[in-house]
Amino acid sequence: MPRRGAFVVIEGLDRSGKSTQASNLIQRLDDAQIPSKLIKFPDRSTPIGKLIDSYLRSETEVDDHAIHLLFSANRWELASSIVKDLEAGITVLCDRYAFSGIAFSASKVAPSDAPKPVVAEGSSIAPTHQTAPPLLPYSWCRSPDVSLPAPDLTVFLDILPEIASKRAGYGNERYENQEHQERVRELFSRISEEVEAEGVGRWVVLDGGLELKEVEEAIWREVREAVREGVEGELGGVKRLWD
Ligand code: FDM
Ligand code: MG
Repeated sequence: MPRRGAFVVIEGLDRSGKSTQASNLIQRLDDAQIPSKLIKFPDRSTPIGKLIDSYLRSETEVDDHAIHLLFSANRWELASSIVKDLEAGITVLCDRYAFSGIAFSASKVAPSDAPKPVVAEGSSIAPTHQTAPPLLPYSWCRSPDVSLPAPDLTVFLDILPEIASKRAGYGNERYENQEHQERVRELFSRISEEVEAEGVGRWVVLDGGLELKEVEEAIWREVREAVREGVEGELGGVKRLWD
């Protein structure tokens, strides 16, 4: 059985603590002398990434379909180097991946010009954003990432959008608003069910609202196990989404 590095993805809403945890984790892997590499999507350094960056800062408008494909293309740019690294025994840690791609796009709804209905507190009437139809079909959002390297482990840092919105730096970029993030969170939950049903690696939900150190320890336990499985050949060859 092939020995290789583990492919670990960290996912979550904006301000769920992903980037902080990813850099702490890479430090721990370093300290444990486990060869590892940190990557992040979107990778804003490539020509495609620069366009995405400009879109996210609302400096450029791009059709919703086109930007979705660009986010995916931005992953495809790195796909073969990810596989090469894994096969060379390097653990690849990835801050956001295809699951963000699906969740953030499939949660888009047409902007409504209509004034919001007044809903009394405690009312069971659903707010407008839950009934607005999606702009992009879920299955369409999933397709450009088919055949990308599949993670062995996805750690989802779960946080309530309301709590995330109070964290520093929130609200600077496109998508960083509570209504969209609520829908993104629902989509992530649907994706996690599919990941589990289709056996696309392991999906672990951790409470991103806990103390930083607590979250770090929990992530470390999961990652150490994935690394061990890779070293001992239990992971098999690199799988593909959504084989
Ligand atoms: N995002 C990220 C997408 O919409 N699609 C994708 O494929 C990826 C990887 O980009 F709001 C969104 C998620 C987030 C924004 O991400 C920028 P960072 O992690 O905040 O840089
Ligand atoms: Mg962000």
